[in-house]
Amino acid sequence: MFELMDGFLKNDPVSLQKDILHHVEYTVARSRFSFDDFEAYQALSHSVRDRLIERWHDTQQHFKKKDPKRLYFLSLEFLMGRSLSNSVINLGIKDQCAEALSQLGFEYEVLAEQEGDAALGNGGLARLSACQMDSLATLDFPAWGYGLRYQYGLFRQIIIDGFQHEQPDYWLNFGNPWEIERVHVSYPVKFYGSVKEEVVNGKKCKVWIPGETVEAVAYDNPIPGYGTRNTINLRLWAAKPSEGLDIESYNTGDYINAIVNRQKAEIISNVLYPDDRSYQGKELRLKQQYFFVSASLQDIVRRFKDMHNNFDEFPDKVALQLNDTHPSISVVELMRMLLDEEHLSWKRSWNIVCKVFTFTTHTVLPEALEKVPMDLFETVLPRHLQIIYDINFAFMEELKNKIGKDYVRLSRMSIVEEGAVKNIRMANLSIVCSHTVNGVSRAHSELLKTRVFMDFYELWPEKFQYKTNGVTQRRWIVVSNPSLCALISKWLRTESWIHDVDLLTHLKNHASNPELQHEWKMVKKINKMRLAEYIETMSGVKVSLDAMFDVQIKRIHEYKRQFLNILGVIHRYDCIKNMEESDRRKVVPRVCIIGGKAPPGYEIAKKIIKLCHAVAEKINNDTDIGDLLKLVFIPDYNVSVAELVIPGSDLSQHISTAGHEASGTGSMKFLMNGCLLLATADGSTNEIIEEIGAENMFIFGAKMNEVPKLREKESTIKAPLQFRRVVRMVRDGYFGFKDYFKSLCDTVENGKDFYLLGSDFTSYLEAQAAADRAYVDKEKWCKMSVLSTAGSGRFSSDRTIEDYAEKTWGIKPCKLPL
Ligand code: 26Y
Repeated sequence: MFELMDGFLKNDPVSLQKDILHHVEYTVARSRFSFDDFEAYQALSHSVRDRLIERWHDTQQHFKKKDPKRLYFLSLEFLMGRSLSNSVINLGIKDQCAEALSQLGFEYEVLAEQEGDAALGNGGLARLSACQMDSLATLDFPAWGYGLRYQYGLFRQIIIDGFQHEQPDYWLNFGNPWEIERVHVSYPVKFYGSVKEEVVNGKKCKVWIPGETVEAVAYDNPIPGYGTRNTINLRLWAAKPSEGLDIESYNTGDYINAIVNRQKAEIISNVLYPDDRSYQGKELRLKQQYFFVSASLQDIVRRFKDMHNNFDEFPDKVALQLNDTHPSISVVELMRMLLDEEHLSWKRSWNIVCKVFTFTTHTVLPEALEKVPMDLFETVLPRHLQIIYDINFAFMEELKNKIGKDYVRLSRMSIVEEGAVKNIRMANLSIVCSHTVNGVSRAHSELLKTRVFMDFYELWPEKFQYKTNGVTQRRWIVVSNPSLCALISKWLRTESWIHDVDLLTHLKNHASNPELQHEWKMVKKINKMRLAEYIETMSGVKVSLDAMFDVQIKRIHEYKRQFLNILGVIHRYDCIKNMEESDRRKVVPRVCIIGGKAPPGYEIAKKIIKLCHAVAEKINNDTDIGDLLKLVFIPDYNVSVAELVIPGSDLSQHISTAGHEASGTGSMKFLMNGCLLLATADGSTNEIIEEIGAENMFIFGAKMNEVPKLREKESTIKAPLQFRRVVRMVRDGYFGFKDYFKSLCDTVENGKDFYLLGSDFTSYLEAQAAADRAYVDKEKWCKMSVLSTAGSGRFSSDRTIEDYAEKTWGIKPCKLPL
């Protein structure tokens, strides 16, 4: 059937073409003489998948033979985006695929666009997981990811009359060629019921009699590394009804209802929770968390037991990474498995648990830390609640021995929060049971030590680490910006930077070279053209390529201050309107681009989206302004939209109130693509400043240590006149919807400006003016742009993952021989 080379599928265009035609006929079931772009995409994907599977098998066999310590990355969210474009790059077969297709009359780029995004996550945390999977594979680490196979990913955003509406993302509608359903890899997951005490082998044991069982079925997604044959696995679980018969319902003759009830099991993996305020304490959320954790741990323990019979070796073979608190019930589940199923003593079990877990937190706000009401826990997971009590009791005793009877501090640190409603604090549980805890930038980690987890830091300073996030240059340069990729390789005379990203620093030597600058500007222009076309298709607005493309794309949130951006645009509009003709000629034309989803239950965030549309309507239709200023909102922002927008941007904004963005990773993607940053000294930006120098960025606003004082003074200090003026324009209905925008304006006036838009406004405008001045000097701007890319190496997820591997997980590469 397929032509084999040394036991492997061949990658030359002729062999690829044969494979594609084979899949057209036998997988897609279309005639090889007549198939369309989508069918060609399917057949191409299956041909690529075959190659992934070969490597996947070899890698898994190799891991099994070598039996190294493995990392299991537990995350409830993965934002993988498209797989085809990434796979052909990592396999090194893009050109061959393109040639094979062109002879069949298809264009590779067109087919790649056929694929929808796998959007099984909300934002930064979820895309970080995806970048880290790419680095784990590329660096040959023996790692697996575990998550949930949601049927509905993150909602699709549609805009009607400027308002956000949410639509379900039924991403599996057209099939998913990248996953492999493992019907034989399934585990029962139990819920509800009660706990009894029994005597087993003369020992008293707790026995959980569950009330409901749901089956978890594995779907494997191969993740190829770049420049290696190593291909790791992302195993996602789907809920299916359990095989066990509900005899009673069947006997009572209620056959139809019995089936309908069984089918309800599938609800568990139906839908991703949006990062919202309304999710707290929801039963389905807890069930999702436990479902995914229980199936993953059964799988991990089974794999361990295949090779080992002494659980004391477990920490030498297994590292379990908690991606935020979302999977933290796994510490309790592992305890339960060791105690109740493996019948290990408490001491031995606890010793094992404490050596395997590591915990990364992605938030700054104490109120964003997950809590689960205790009575909900008791209903859904009664045995787990008992274990949590036991863990907490032991912890409190240990703590009392160390700090005495400081009850205020004891109650702050307790895993159980007392009060009218008792809660389980998932973060405290994770810290107590993990051997390392880390934040996602240096500044964030300092905040954890001095504020959020101060008590724990005092107790266990050795547990705390910091790991600055990173993003993968494979996806964010090679896949999304092929022209820049070619340019970099040409000037560095090597492609090695794709896996050794520190080499990018050599670009500095050429930053002022006119020849490089000419090519650099051409690349930017091509990418701006692509973006301009997209903007026109999506919003009908025609934009000038001479204008500076100024972009803010990320989830909409008050602390990220898109409102500040829009108020800045209004100010710019107002200034231009009031200018003499002679001054207008000096204005640097701008296209301001905003994109992002508001959490469905977050009213103010939704109003910010509407305001953006209302202001855009006014400005874009003002013929007096023309190309001097445009404002566009890009709907349904997701990974593949980011791949298009980032390379085409000149300037990008990361303007959160200092002390609120744990890290931020969007900035790193822009940096890699030579876009200049206009940013506050928040999260990872502090480290970007160190790397490329404040002189190559536009930094503004209050510093982290100034924010608390400014907040105290906020109610007594008047905001600057310019700020009051633009807010007044919104308030007075200059952009319409006067009543609707009232509550939005209230968030920044009358002493309630919590995110300090008013006090940062003047320095924001100064930074914007500095960006305008720099843009006029094309050589200077281009040099800053080259230096941004040159300094981006430190923000590769390869660096982050190497650091985790060495200092947190204790794992080593396990490379498949070529
Ligand atoms: C549903 C709920 C529990 C929930 C779901 C998702 C809560 C939070 C989240 C996501 C949080 C998140 O994305 N945090 C971001 O993580 C990035 C990666 O570390 C950081 O760069 C970014 O600053 C942080 O906001």
